[in-house]
Amino acid sequence: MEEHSVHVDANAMIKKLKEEGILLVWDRLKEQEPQCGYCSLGLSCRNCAMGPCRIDPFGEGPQKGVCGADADVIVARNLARAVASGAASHSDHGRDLVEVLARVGKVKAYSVKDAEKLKKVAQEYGINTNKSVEEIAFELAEAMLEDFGSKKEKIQFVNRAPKKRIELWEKLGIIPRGIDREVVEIMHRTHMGVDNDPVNILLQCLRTALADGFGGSMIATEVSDILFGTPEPKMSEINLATLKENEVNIVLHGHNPIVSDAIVEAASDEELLKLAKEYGAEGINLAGLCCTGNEVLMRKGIPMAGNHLIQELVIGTGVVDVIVVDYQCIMPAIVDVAKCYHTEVVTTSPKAKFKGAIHIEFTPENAHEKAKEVVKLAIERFRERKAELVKIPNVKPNKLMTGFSVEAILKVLGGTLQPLIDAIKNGSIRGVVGSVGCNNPKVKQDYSHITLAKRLIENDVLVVDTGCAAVADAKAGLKVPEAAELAGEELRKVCESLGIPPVLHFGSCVDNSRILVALSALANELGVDISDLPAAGAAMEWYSEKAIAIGAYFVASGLLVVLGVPPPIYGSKLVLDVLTSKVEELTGGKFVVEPDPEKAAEIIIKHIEDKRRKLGI
Ligand code: SF4
Ligand code: WCC
Ligand code: FE2
Repeated sequence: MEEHSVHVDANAMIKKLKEEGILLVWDRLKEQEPQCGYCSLGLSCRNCAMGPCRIDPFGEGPQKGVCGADADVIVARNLARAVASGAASHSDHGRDLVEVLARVGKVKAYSVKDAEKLKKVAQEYGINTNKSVEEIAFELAEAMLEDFGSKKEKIQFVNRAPKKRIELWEKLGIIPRGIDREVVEIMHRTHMGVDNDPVNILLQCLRTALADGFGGSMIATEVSDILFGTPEPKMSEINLATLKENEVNIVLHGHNPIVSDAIVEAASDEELLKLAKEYGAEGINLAGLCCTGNEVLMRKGIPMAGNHLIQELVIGTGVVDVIVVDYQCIMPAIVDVAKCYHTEVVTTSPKAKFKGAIHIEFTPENAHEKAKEVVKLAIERFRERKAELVKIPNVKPNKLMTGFSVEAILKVLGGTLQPLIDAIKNGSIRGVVGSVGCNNPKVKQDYSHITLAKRLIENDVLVVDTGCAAVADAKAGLKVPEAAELAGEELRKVCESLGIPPVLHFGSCVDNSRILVALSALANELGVDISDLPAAGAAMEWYSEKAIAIGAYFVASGLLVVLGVPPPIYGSKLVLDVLTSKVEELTGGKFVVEPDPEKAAEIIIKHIEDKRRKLGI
């Protein structure tokens, strides 16, 4: 059988779980195959009770739904609903953070860790910062909540984009007005008998995606930095061997740093440590998964167990005492896997309960106590481990350097972007690529992320990565300063002189907003638009609706975006043509679908060289 992952630790665990008779994501994928062809092409619609309807892709059967909607309308509407869901997920996560920001000073568990950033962002919102930190935090939270509403003409952070870009969005009528508003408008427009012009629907997709990138996601990033500290470069470790056999292990899974931060604090509580030792553990160990892992890795250097497709496997080590989750990308399957071990799955958000899990609800007010409760539960579960099921893969944890916020990069560069601009201009850095997104069981785990990153750095292209792509690259050893050796000669020199890796960890998926901020700043310094930059994006192993929203705001911002997994748009020639070609005339960006990472690298490098030529550099 072909191995499902490129990693030794993952394959060892898959083998172990298979032997124990546990069904995994790859088995369930197999059971689903062949997957529905209509759905894969985007040609099925169940938006109303006259349906469900399907359009025959071969032109022999029905070409219209019961209401008369054709393939183009159905495909565009389905894509739009995915963008709405993705934008809503990032943004509702952002809103939860804003609600904590509003309570600073009133709750024990949270405070402002980066007052300088608080003031800077408050000033952007036109708030007078001549007052207490708590007052500024409250006013900023109120102002940000207005970005979610429908009374504004433009979300505040849109102003961070280059002037030319904003003018272009105005001309196209896609300036996002309110985060919730754009999502609601998609749900409205895709109801039967509303927007039946596929191009008009696609434009609303771009607007909603921008409400995510320059709205909900950017708010999530900035407020997380304010509350938990703006990341700075630091070393940490990654892979399944970050779990410790002799310690209580708590795995932090999900997205929002609100819960995970409180647990990190509780895990160093003296009394709890004492209790753990009484129960025979040497300590309390934390390890992250997916984006919540990225959040605590970036800011606190908490080790990372793995990315999306590791979530079932991590439990299979038999040493995870509690896996605590909030929301997003948490497979319901982990509850089933946990039942085969002593592991408890703890849910924390009223928005995300799982059948079979223990629910310990966190609020900003009770986070302190609840976090201790979770840690205590883990200590108690430690005693219930089944020795015969314990097996941590026999590998060493990989090292990585993390913590590259835009602020940290500026510091590394000595306070200005000029050294980076000089390096791009003289060609020692040919361009910059954001590698983002998930794992998908349809792709050999991490293969495409890692192959793409390697080819790009070999060709002197600096890679910045987020989310599960970032975890993939780190596991492959691309995020240590010594990885400069794997880069082309010119990029290697730049990395060595700065002491940084050629692949920079920008954070979680909402932190793709950091890429928007960095590219906007670069474009502004150069006096050009984002679409003029030798830059691109890639989501080689994406699975999530959130990744579609990210891809769409990158394209709206003027970037070429390579998708390694085909999106469900092939049922409409028109939609496919707009997104992979015509949109370039509008925004300067476009999607390319290319599952082969070697070819994806070639496409991106050619794109970067074209942009350089046009810039005359
Ligand atoms: Fe069918 Fe139209 Fe209803 Fe969709 S909206 S299910 S195409 S009748
Ligand atoms: Ni973000 Fe994709 Fe990972 Fe989930 S955690 S799997 S959206 S990249
Ligand atoms: Fe179907």
